[in-house]
Amino acid sequence: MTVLVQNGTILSATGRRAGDVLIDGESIAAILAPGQADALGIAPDQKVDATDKYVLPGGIDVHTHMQLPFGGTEASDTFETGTIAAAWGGVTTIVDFAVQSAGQNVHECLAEWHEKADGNCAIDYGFHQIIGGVDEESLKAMTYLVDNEGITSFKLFMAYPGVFYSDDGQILRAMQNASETGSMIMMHAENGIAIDVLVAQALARGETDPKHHSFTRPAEMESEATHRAIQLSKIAGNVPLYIVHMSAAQALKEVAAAQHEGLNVFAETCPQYLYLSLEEHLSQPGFEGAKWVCSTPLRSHHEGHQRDLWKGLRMNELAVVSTDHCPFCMKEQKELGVGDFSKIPNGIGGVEHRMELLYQGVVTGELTLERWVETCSTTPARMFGLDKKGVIEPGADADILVWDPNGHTKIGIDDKHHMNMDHSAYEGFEVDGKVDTVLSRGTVVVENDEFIGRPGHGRYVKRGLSTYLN
Ligand code: DUC
Ligand code: ZN
Ligand code: ZN
Repeated sequence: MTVLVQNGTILSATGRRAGDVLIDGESIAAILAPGQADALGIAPDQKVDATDKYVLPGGIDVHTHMQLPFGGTEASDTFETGTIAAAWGGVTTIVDFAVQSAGQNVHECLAEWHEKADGNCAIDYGFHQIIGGVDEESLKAMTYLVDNEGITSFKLFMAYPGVFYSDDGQILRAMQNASETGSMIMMHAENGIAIDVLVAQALARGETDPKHHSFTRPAEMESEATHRAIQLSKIAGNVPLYIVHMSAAQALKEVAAAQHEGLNVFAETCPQYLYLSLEEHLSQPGFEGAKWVCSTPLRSHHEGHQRDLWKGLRMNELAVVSTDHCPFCMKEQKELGVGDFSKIPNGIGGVEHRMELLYQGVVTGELTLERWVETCSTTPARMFGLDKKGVIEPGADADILVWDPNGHTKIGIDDKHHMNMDHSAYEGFEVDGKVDTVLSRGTVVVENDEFIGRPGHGRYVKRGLSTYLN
């Protein structure tokens, strides 16, 4: 089966050009100059018209939590609903987190994640492994996963004592292991021990509303933990360290300083930290703010975090935009925290909206088109060893997003929302541009405002080591 995506402007992380993309089976066969296909007598089985549209590598979201058990409930998107929503949003690969908690066997936990995802995903997927209990057995398993399972990145938590938390000694040991295998440590950088003290004190004062989630997780808790993680990574032989879901300007400064020192320190942010705030969202009256309880938290608009995060994206201090997609419905899920903000399951759903929200950054002049492609597709692929993804080049997987810059997207549960959630964190947002057509390994999965893919099309991708450093 051959497909020709024709007459579009092909975008990459480094430029744009008019041309056609020839797909043979699941891979990109050639990039052709306009008119070249006719001149060569190529008669494809299927044509996708991209006139007046951009043709870019499909989005890669390297931070999702489908079906994550958390806070006494489970993230509301299954691998099926979540990957279909991702496809609607122009995403062709996710990397989700398999979870190991203290006392559990890593291999069994990973097998459980494969069982959840296998045969259910509409797009390709990989796994990072959360190590919630660093000990001799899990350290051995880390090495095994790198060598045999295509898992080359491990998330540790400096937050959530008693759940996923690792102390500094455990972090150092895991980092030393990663340093030996060449794998990546991903860090949830918040000082969870100190945060728990602030949470208990707030609740004792009767401060129970959702907004107190942010007040009890101040920016200093993020920047202190980021600093500590960086120092530990240096001691562990300059192991590649990737700070997840960065929301605080002060933490970004720590990353920038480490990068200036030549350390292998990277970071991501998420659309919620670029667009949503403590004042406008988390502080909404009554229990409404629960929709925006996530960690790290939304921060005050007045402190300049959003401005600095956009700047960090331009400067490559932030290399990646992911979503930390972790959806919970208000009904029966977020509601668990009525009267006690600390019991609200942490998470925002956004896997469907990252490409359009970041394209809005292009429209408003925060990013170039190329930087949009780079932060949402090309760098995520390189950072996490997805060797055949994130580029439109001969030999790469034919994961392609055709984007209509003249289109318009309304975000909300009534307008365009396929995530399994009873609300949208971005309700009422209207942005320029629109997902037109999405191809996953050469198969059209979204076109004409219709999902025509199928659960089970998506395959598990064994990842290599990060190539971002090479
Ligand atoms: N943060 C969230 O908001 N949800 C899940 C876990 C996390 O670290
Ligand atoms: Zn986290
Ligand atoms: Zn997360």
